[in-house]
Amino acid sequence: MQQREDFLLKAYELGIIKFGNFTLKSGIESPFYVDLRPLSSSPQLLKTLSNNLLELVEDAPFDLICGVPYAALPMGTTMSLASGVPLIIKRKENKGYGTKRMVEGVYEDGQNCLLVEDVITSGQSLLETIEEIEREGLKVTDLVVVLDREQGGINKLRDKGYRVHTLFTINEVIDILHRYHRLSDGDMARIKNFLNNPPAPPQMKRIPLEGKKIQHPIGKKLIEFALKKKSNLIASADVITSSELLKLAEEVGDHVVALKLHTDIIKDFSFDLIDKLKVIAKEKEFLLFEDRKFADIGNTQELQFKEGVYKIADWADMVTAHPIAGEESLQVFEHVGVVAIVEMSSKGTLTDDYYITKALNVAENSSNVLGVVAQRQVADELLLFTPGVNLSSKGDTKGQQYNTPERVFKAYHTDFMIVGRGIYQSVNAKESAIEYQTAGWNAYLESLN
Ligand code: 5BU
Repeated sequence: MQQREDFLLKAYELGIIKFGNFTLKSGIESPFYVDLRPLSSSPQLLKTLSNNLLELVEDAPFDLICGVPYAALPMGTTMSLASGVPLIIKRKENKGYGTKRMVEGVYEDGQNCLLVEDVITSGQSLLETIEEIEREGLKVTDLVVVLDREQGGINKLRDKGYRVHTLFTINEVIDILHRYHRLSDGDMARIKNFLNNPPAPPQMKRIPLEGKKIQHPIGKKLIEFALKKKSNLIASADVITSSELLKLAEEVGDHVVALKLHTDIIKDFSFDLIDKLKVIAKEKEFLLFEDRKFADIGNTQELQFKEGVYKIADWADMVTAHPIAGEESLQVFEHVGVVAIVEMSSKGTLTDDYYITKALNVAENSSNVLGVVAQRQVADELLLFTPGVNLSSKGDTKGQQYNTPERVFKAYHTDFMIVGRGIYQSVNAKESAIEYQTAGWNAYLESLN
């Protein structure tokens, strides 16, 4: 007992737990904050901790040790050194090249892996980690955790049949620190109250269109149209003749904020078509959005944008571009709003979490970019566009995956949904456009509450 208390007091000096007001990842305001990473700064404490953890799992069967990144990585390593049990490393993200493994190291199917974690809260992220380890053919029966925040995580894992061994509970930590005068009576009462009556995480509020701080003039225009027409619908006009395109524009024009085009699929493309589209767009108040998906170095993109057959720069209000070539490559798109593609809707897309994070960074730093295409919620400073929306289909035979308008507005907080075949392949495009417009706008309004 004394040894554990000793360890805790020394660890406290390193700053593993702080008291005050902290906003947690979930949005909850917490009176304390736990971060076990500073433990690595004291090799002696790390050793003591690892020995304590090994004692806890003395009777557990395991052939491998895996520390969950990042805080538990050094703990797992130290336990491996002390026990002679080999370590494996679980990646946080797939590195996207070379071997595609999520787990690195030498291991065989069916081996039992002990998971080491610093803190358990709801247990959700540990469950996800277990799933990933099991997917590699390994078995998990036991987990060892330094601190249980006592928020249901242990039970969640036990219900699924996993044994969880914990060194401290948060209540024990608070009691010990109080007993040794590291914590005042008042602070202790405040923390105990928080632990006994944990607040619910605040719902992530979505910012209404009129509250969005969008600098780009085209972004402002889109928002203006949306509010005026009560529509967050963009129709994707993937038809292949000028006459079909013009007919569609006439039919859906009143109900959309933009018409998305793939001009390179139009058999009889001409600038006369563009002139006519511009007249309809002006009259019906929508923007022309060329879904060109530029993905080259800046110089080539500039030529593709300004020259060639389509002279996109002369008429498009908005274009799509992949941020894959980096920030500077996007600077060539002057006088249009760029929608950066950070995540695709199709099955097996290579836009994994790692790519998305980096692509969002590029998008946020580019002044030409007014928004992004993604299948998830993104930062409020960007407008979010979501394709892959259909009311009656779950996908096609070529990898497209569909969501409902309800889902993209409520779960992703998207600002604009993009609908192609759901509208242009329907018997009555105008009626379908109205149906999508209404479903989308209602879902958007409901998502504000
Ligand atoms: P659909 O008929 O609703 O499946 O058409 C969707 C349109 O959106 C089509 O023009 C695609 O090129 C476009 N799209 C997409 O579906 N998914 C993506 O991730 C991106 C664009 Br980016």
